[in-house]
Amino acid sequence: MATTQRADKKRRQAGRDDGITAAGELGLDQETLRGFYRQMVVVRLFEDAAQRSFRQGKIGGYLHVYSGQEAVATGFLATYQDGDKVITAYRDHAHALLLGSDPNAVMAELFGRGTGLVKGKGGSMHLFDVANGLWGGYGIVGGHIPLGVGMAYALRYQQSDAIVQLYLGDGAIHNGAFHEAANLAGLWGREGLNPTLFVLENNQYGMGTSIERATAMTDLAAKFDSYGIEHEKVDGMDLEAVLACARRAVARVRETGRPYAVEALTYRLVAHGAGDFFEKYRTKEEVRTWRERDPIGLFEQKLLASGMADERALETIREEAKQIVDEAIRFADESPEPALDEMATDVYADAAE
Ligand SMILES: Cc1ncc(C[n+]2csc(CCOP(=O)(O)OP(=O)(O)O)c2C)c(N)n1
Ligand SMILES: [Mg+2]
Repeated sequence: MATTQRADKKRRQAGRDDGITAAGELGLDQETLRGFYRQMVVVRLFEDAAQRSFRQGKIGGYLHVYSGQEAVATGFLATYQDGDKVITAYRDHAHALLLGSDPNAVMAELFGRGTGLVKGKGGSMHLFDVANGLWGGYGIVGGHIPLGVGMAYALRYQQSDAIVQLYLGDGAIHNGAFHEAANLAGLWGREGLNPTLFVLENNQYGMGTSIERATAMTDLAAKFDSYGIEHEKVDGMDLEAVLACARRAVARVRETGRPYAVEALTYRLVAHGAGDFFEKYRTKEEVRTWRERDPIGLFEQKLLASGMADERALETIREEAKQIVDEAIRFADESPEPALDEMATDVYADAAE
């Protein structure tokens, strides 16, 4: 497993620092492109398995999967460099896996086991893996946004050239925490002290509330104007478009120390949470239409059309991904519950520290 993660990391890093490139002209080699396909398929199969396990009663608490949005995190995290920090809300499994967290440990965390990424004490919404750049995993909508902006300030204060990738949903942007934090990001950014890349994952719903029912001003990227933060939109279902946009945006934030926002237009192809069975707020027809733009299906078509992979190569990758996920389920199933004497460990700060 460690070997495949290292290979993934190398592949992710292979695509960076090449300057400004448009979608379709990324100049990525076959191995890199297939690597991205593999990452997206691992995430999708992982989420399918997690949702099944939740519905079998093996996962407690709550669980939100990322299916449909894979191209967004895959594209943006391809630009990750050591030292960067990534912070997101509760739909966080993909971010952890793409940053290189061990799938076994992530699944065990969802199962609440002692071998989990945070020893079974966080669960699905609170993944944390500092060694790989993931600073959480937060369940309070919008609550992580001030933390991310503060981390970006700290990075420049420490004279680092690292950046923060801060993921937020279309629902979170109406939260007061967003507006206060964005105001400070814009202000500090004037001095080059806020390298925050806001990645607004617009999947068009906050639970069962569509954007139109949540705000009178539905151009979400434009909300960043109020705080002097420049922005653009990208097709979040098209991995190559996301990659091209991510490279530009990340390079800009890293160089200037100023915040920047990208609104990725995407769609959640599954229920809001694994415990939700009825989707009264949207039509089956709407979901069917979006399925035709499934980011994995679109990327498959591109790989086949460009000759970068044939059906057999894709099938092999899918089979490998299935093995990784099967192994994660087996590992989580067989892992022990957290030990009782671990209950207070890492929960309270040591007053002496
Ligand atoms: C402060 C707060 N209010 C309400 C909730 C309940 N809640 C959970 S998810 C959610 C919707 C958030 O939507 P969005 O930011 O678009 O994220 P998505 O689920 O689409 O990824 C809400 C309102 C919460 N967790 N925290
Ligand atoms: Mg949303």
